[in-house]
Amino acid sequence: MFPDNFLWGGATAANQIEGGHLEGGKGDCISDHLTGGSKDVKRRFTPVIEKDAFYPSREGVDFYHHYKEDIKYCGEMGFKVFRMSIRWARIFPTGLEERANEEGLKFYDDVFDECHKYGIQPMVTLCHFDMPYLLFEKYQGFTDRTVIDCFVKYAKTVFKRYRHKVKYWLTFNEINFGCIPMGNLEVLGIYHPKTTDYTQPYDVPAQRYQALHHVFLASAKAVAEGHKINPDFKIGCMIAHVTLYPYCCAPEDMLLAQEMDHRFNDFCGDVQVKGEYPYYMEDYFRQNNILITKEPNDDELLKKGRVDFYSFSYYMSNCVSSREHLETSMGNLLNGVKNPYLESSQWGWQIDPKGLRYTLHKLYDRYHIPLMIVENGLGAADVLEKDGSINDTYRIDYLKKHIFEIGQALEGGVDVMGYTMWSPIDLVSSSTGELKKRYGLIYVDRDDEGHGDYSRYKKDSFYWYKSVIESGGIEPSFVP
Ligand code: BGP
Repeated sequence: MFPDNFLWGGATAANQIEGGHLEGGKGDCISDHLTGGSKDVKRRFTPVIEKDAFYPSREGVDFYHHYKEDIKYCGEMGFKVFRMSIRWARIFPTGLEERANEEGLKFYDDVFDECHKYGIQPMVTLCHFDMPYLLFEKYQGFTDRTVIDCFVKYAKTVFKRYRHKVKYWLTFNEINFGCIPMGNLEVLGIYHPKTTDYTQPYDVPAQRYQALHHVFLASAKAVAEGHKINPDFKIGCMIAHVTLYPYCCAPEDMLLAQEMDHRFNDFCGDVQVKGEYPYYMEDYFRQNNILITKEPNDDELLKKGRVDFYSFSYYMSNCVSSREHLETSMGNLLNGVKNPYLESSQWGWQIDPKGLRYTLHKLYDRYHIPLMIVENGLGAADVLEKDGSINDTYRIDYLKKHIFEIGQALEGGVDVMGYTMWSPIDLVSSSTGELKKRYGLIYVDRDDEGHGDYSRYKKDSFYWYKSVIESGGIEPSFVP
């Protein structure tokens, strides 16, 4: 059921694993200014670094010094692909330099060489919530068109440098995060002076959608340039797909679910796959007095920069209801109404493997291009036993059920090119900034109080995933 060339693997992001802050000529990034938090304590964005605060992105899980060991483990599991991101500020420390930082380029050369040693293809996200700090400070990120050129300069530099080492690229991680206020900072590089709580930022929708337009252009230009540099490149979009169900069969709920689906899940993919703004957003902009300023050839650029494949993250589904006072559920981006038929993770994310099959069909029907699930996994508070084992059967159960549904979608005729679970290795959580919320198949000895020496331990899920890959998706006890 899974084709022989299926891209099995795992996904990471530099700001969550790398560390090596300011080493090798790296500049300051937006994520380096986010404090640690937890399920109950919100992360904060502090333009001025506070002496007593902890900034987890500066340390990650020290992949910068452990990459050989980590990639070796991925090789041992039989990975065909390793998704990672390049830190823009390692290549252009402020984003404004004319010449790239050779030490930064060399670091990724070494990482990619290490991947190829084990027959692993790197899949590289150009920007995973990680803009150079100066571009935010000087321009409010993509609010200013100047930043499009900064991004394209960076993209061309890495495309040229790694044209023989990297075939698969993604432009912006979870670009549709820019459709909601929370995405102001991480996707667009906007932090309004009136914001007091980073998780509920002061939001100017007209500015946000204008900046998102500039991100679309940056992505499209990068795709077009990439294809010139190497016509064999496969460059994809990356959407956070939070699958939405109407809470009940009331027509009002159906309409609301459709409207929210369009605005959050569909809009960015439509632009990046089809190369034009969809009709329903034109209407939304009209009704909300949002006027996107376009330069004469913007529309043509969007057409020229269409992506080769559609990738997305899938962790959960949510319900939407036109009625108030219903119990809510948590999510990485969107909170929704609780679905009585689903269980939730320790962090309140609703677990819905069948929703993944539904989503794959929906997306293939919409786009008719290859799909790839580039994030899917379970954050849990794992326990390292005295004998060094980690018995994460709950993670195996989560992954197994989702992989089963991918198999079902493949059988149903959907073109799925690969699956990179989140994440081969424990890393800093993006929403809560903590290490306690572990996703890895490999445990990292480090906690949120700074204890631990970054030693790596294989979890039970490590051996299980290895057997899944070895058996081409049908490991022996594979009954969900
Ligand atoms: C996605 C991000 C990832 C990752 C994941 C899990 O939204 O692309 O960077 O972190 O969610 O979320 P979290 O780390 O908040 O649990």
